[in-house]
Amino acid sequence: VEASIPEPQREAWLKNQASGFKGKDQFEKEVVRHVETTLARSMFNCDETAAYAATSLAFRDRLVIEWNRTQQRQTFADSKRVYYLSLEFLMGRALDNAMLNIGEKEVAKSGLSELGFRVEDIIQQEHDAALGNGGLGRLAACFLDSLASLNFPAWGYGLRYRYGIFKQEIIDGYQVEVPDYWLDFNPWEFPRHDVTVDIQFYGNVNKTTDDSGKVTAHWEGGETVRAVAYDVPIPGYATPSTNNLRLWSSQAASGEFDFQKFNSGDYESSVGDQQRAETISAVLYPNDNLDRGKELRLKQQYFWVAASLYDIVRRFKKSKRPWREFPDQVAIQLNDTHPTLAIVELQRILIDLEGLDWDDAWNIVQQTFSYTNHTVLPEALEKWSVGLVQHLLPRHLQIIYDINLFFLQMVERNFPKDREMLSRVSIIEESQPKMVRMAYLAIVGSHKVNGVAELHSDLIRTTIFKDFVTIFGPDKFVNVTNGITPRRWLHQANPGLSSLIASKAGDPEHYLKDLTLLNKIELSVNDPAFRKAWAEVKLANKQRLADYIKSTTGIVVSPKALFDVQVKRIHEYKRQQMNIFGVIFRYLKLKSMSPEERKKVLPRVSIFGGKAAPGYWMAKQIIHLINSVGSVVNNDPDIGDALKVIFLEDYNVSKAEIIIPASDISEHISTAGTEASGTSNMKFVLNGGLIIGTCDGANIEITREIGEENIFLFGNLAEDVDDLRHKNTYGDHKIDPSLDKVFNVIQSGTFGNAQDFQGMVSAVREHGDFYLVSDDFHSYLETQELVDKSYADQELWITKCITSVARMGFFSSDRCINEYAEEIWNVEPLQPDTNNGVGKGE
Ligand code: RUG
Repeated sequence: VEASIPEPQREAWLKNQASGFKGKDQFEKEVVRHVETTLARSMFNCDETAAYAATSLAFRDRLVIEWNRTQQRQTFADSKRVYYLSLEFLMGRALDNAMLNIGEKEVAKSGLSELGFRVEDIIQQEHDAALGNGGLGRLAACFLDSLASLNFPAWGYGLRYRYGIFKQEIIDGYQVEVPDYWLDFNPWEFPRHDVTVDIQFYGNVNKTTDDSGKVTAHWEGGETVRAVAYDVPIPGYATPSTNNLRLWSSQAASGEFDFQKFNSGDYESSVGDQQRAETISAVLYPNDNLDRGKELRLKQQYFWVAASLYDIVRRFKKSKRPWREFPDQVAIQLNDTHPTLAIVELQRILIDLEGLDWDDAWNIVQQTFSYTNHTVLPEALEKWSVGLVQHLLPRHLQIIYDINLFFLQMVERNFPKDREMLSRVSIIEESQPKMVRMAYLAIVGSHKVNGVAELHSDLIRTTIFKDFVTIFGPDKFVNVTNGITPRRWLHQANPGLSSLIASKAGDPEHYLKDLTLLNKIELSVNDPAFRKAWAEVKLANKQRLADYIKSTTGIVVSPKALFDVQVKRIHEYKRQQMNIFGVIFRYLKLKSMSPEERKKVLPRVSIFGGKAAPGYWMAKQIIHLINSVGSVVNNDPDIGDALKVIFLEDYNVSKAEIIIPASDISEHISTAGTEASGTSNMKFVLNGGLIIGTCDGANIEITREIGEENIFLFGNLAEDVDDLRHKNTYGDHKIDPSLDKVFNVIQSGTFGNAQDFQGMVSAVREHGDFYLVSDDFHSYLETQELVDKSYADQELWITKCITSVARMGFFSSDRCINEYAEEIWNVEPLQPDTNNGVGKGE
């Protein structure tokens, strides 16, 4: 490519290469240039919004240059790439992350200060990119950070929702959903109007036979929608490698709108096609761990995977390699079952469009894909009705049936004695209506399947996917315990702690890339100066949160109190209801004390945050109860500072960055066996907070790493859950006496209309207590008492915190990505200094 450009022109290009700012003076110059030219403002009307815009544009210019070079380098090297397909990327803010990853935050700080701004205020101007619900989407974002930081050639593919997860407002104690229109000003995306793919829906299939007798299927007719690419640069930390996140936006394939209809006066329907097409990428479905089976959701899934695969295949075809080399060049990770149609789509491309034999094509497909399972909850395991798939994607349904037929034939051959196995493992569930089981399709079409924490991976091997382990052998099923990026979740969120750690573990550029270096701080666990500084950092973080609580709720909390935090999606299995029942129990206990006794009690602030899916009635009741308890407790003059209950509205990534570093104890208290991994548990411990939790998900591995003396575990074990549920439904279900007391108080109307909370109470008392709240309540309360006692001994508490942080190195998403690369993708990093960046881009 380089050789094809004539020498003089090449020289002119190279001489004028863009470089972006270097140093403070150039940074300021770039900011002022963007204010004056890009934004058409001046020093007289540059407010913080404009300063944010100009700063972002200056940083974006820097990013783009490395981004182009990285893409050129990757094209030139022509090595294997990873494609991470995720319907959710919960990115949060980009500017602070770009400053830190590029290593220019100090430059920005002093430059902005000279121009009259505080960098912290400018960062706050950015709207979160909230294209996800919770842990699954945030994991995808952490993975992108690690992939770039470790120099892996990797692209993310997702949807560019016009509305991300809704904004939550709390009005009179109830959740109210408000649309999140985040695209007003988004300097971090690049529309690629030249990169489009037309995606087909509906229609019918015709088959033709050629002279040799070969049958080819043709998918014809139907409706076409255009996918337009929007690219987002993903900077690696302390490396020039900058990867690409490609998000697809939908628009009408026929252009703006129907002129014929418009001209004939049919104004309304003239824009109908356009609006219908745009609807596909309009909103993120707000469900976490819940499958709803809506047609638009299936449309979103196909639209996104078809556009992404077209793109991946187009890139591969440029290399002119034979098809059998496709899996040597391409690894596609399916983040949950949402992109499973990609398996069918690739098979379709290979057999219908490229003319490969079924078996050759299927081999390629299986070697290319791998699938991550994130849940064992039955309500979250995706199924689509056969009728809906037939209607929307007629050719895909035929291919699914063929995949199933060949698979079941193989099962029958290998397990002739187990006839029932066929119906158990069939991709088609013979129910009314018939359903396509997406997880089974994902397993059959992939070469590896992974769970996200050890317990979870064991559970999927022994329960929901047991038969598949028998069929394919145990090696197909692996565990990759989740991780988090220490760049955002330590260095960015908690700069005070990060620099204190750096004073012992070496400079951030080292320890943030090899998080096991954290173990060096354990040597200083008894160093008085280090311990003092540690306590000061925590207090400052708590003060920062206390200020935030005051400014958003008006409630004053003391940073000296124990901060007890539970922030995550509201879900019965995560058991925020158990937490608030525990808070009520504490309140009753305080009320029964004399004022003198109460003064001796360690004050506690119970902090909650999280969104409920709009249609999840019970989760909304939980939010309402928390707020109702808060308004009683916080206004009770007997209680004062001894207990405060706070619900922080609209929990999101940027709020997590303020809340997590301020926690003393955080709650990860799901019913054992229900939380696949959890990742906020890792974030809290990494930020010097302890956790109270059940033996579930990654809590177990956290315990193994940090030592059981440093974590507050309680409750029944996963292996006992089935028996307990059986006993609760069919046997003698005795409610824990303390919980009974709490229920009686709720029902007496102390926290408002008892009827409002009846569902939560009767779920435990009358409906079998599926989440085992009563079974675990006693042990929960006892363990909370232990927390109080331990916190009272501050010296021991600080020792626990320092020791825990020192031992958290395992939970870096870098470790996690290296495991995927080695065990699943078979892909190598591409070091940025391996060539001079010659190539054509993309
Ligand atoms: O609920 C799980 C979390 O336990 C896990 O940490 C996270 C990332 O692996 O994924 C969450 N998840 C699972 N979100 N949606 C699902 C099911 O679709």
